Amino acid sequence: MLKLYHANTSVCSQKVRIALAEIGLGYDSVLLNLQQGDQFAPAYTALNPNAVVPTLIDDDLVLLESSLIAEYLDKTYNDSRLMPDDPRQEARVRLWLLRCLAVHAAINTLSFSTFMRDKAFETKSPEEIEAGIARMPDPIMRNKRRDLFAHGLGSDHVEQALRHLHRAFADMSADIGAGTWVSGPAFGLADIGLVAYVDRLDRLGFAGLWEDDFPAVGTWLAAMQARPSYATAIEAFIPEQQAHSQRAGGGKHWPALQDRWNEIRA
Ligand SMILES: N[C@@H](CCC(=O)N[C@@H](CS)C(=O)NCC(=O)O)C(=O)O
Repeated sequence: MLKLYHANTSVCSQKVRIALAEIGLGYDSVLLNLQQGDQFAPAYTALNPNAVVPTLIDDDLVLLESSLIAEYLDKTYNDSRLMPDDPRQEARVRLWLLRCLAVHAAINTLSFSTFMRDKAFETKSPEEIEAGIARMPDPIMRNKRRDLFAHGLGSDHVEQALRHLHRAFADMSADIGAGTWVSGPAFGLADIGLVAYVDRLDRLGFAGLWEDDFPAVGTWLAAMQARPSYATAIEAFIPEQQAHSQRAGGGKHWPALQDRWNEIRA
């Protein structure tokens, strides 16, 4: 039996749950509370030294990195049906899986410079916030988190994130073309890789990032949200009240974010 260490609203966990649902695989679930610091427990970091979710266990194999886990599941349990046969299209899908790292960094930036920052300030003392950051094993991530908490949307990381997203949305639109999916003519791993990130922006009330310039991204997101896997792998893990507070909490930052976005678009 597969065993998944994951968290309710973590985008990378959502990605793996979508892959599991699309392939039709069951799993033993171990839910971690990231706000309480479950990811730093020694028993967990022995599996995942990065102290992040997800981690998938398949028998004696420990798998890290959400995009690679999705690809492994497709190859091992699904005859690679979510990967195009054509090597050229496969190369494009693999590039998206690699780009997910940068897309994830951008979503992390926009989450922790807005909604997550406000939430941390509301619920924790400065000492508690710093103690949480100090436990992160990666010094670059620690510095980034401190900078986002100090400067919010004024952080330099925000410009980097927006520039990356602008290019990603343009390339997604080109790959969708006249079709429906980023992966090619058929739904596949690039779509699974990207949905949780774009959905997070949507949930934060940031759909203005694509509505005017990249409407194909909005149409693609709606198609992804209509799939049964979205309901079981994403929606079912986000209580209504949390969804509401995410949208309200993110939405109030939209005017300031839009100003920064307009500088990038210009
Ligand atoms: N590249 C990794 C990123 C994993 C990651 O950063 N996960 C986040 C949640 S989406 C996490 O566990 N964060 C823990 C923390 O911020 O302390 C992957 O795709 O699996």
